[in-house]
Amino acid sequence: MAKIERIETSIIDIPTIRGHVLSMTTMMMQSIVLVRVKFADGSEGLGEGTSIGGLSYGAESPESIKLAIDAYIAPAIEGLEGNNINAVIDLVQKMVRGNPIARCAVETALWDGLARRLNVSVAQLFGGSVRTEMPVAWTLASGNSQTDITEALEMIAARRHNIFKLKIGKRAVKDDIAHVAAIKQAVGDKGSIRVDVNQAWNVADARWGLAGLQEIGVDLVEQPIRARYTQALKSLTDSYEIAVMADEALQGPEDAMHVAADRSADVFAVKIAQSGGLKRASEVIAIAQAANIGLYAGTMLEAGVGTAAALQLFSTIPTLEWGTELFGPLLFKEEILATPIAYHDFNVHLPDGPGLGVTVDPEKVEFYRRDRSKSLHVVGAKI
Ligand code: MUC
Ligand code: MG
Repeated sequence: MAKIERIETSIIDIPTIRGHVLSMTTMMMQSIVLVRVKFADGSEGLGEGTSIGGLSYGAESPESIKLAIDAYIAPAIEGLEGNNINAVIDLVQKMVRGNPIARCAVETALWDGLARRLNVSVAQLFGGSVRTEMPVAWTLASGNSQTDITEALEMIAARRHNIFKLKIGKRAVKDDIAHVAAIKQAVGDKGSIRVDVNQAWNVADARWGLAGLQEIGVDLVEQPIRARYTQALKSLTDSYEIAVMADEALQGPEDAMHVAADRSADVFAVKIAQSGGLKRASEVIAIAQAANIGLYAGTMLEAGVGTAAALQLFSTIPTLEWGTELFGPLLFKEEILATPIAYHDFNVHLPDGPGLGVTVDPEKVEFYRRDRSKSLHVVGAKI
């Protein structure tokens, strides 16, 4: 027995290594919500709730994630048995509509706690790993073609990444195509080039865009149009050879079922946070597998805890045709894990050990905690 005793949350603001230029915003900082669930038997579990660019990517912000947990999820589940995760998930789903990232953060901590109590990994709770390393993409999003080329060539030379996702959709379509073509030409056959438009194009732009991307030999285009336009996405998927991936359109198994039934996309970017937790993400994966839709492990640019959680789940999936983009910790100036996740030989490596296989460095967490830096700022001791 391990009753859920207390749930603690804190917002951690970590600067990025460079501006990360997306169609909707430029990130100079990532704000994650770190969740610690304390159980009555003295055990603990860690989770992370992270979105991208405040409210510019989706409907949850770091502040709303923290509030949903503190004011609604924690009071609803404190006192419940932590070993019965299915029962807790079911109750949270009834008490808290939407808010998939907040729900994921708490659920992750429950899986971590249960796995630690059993002295197994979270992957083992999902049936066991079929691999310990996964190909990992890097996102080129400096906002400058030449900087992106230099970055890509450095990554290839260091054998860290040879799959590149380019963030486009901010410029005019023809300028974006020229930008992608320059990078594609520089990388040549040394890597895979993919693009993510983050919903920025209208359908007419998307037709021009996909034709141009196809002509220059880009391997995949992610969420070119608004998430809700799944019929238009289907018509793009049907009209071009280039693979089309759904990302923002997938907020869990219900969406996955619609997109799969209509075959609106060739590939699913599966994000544990956007799906509403590891269990729902595993259901999205099952739908993709049943529909013969390709799989790609997506990220909300989580730091180490969220990234480890996704790695645990995706290590159990035999079909991961498009690899992963679970590089979040590498985008930040500082690692908050006690032992960083390993990235080498073009792969990300599954952390070893019980639970998520990771722990945080308490000093780093303390240093980047938003409430701490605010109080320092107030007394003029900005660090
Ligand atoms: C997204 O939309 O896929 C993933 C990688 C990255 O740079 O941003 C994200 C979000
Ligand atoms: Mg995306």
